Amino acid sequence: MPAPIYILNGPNLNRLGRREPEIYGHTTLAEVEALCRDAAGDWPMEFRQSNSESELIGWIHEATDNGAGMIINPAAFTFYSMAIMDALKMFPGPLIEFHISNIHRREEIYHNSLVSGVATAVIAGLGAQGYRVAVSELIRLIRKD
Ligand code: CA2
Repeated sequence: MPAPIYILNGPNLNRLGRREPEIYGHTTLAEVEALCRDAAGDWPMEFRQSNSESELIGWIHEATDNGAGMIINPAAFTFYSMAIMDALKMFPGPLIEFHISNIHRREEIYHNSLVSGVATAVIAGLGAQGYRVAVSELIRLIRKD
């Protein structure tokens, strides 16, 4: 059994599909999890969401010890959490920073990601279906390692 991939989601993403559908679409987080599981096939996966920075950091540490790769949508923490950036720096495998919306088309406050500089790759603007792309590309990167 290969080591699991971790898919971590930050604050407010538990409200997905219920607010601002013009930006984030109508897909709920439960539906995102289902499409990620579909894209991962038999590959083991930990799919989690938290509104707490501390909990996310704990999960990044867990993934650093146990995970083969990681996709993280840090939501608002993307732009100001040096603690999450520092934790991600320690992650040894492929790391994809993921955003549903294209953060670069949005207001200036969404332009400066602290995470991009420590990620293997960045995906933004493909909508919730983009998680599918992230999962299959993450598994391809792991197989290449
Ligand atoms: O586009 C993304 O995935 C974001 O990471 C979402 C974050 C935002 O701070 C990032 O700039 C881009 C915000 C997530 C807020 O969650 C919502 C959930 C449901 C409806 C509206 C917002």
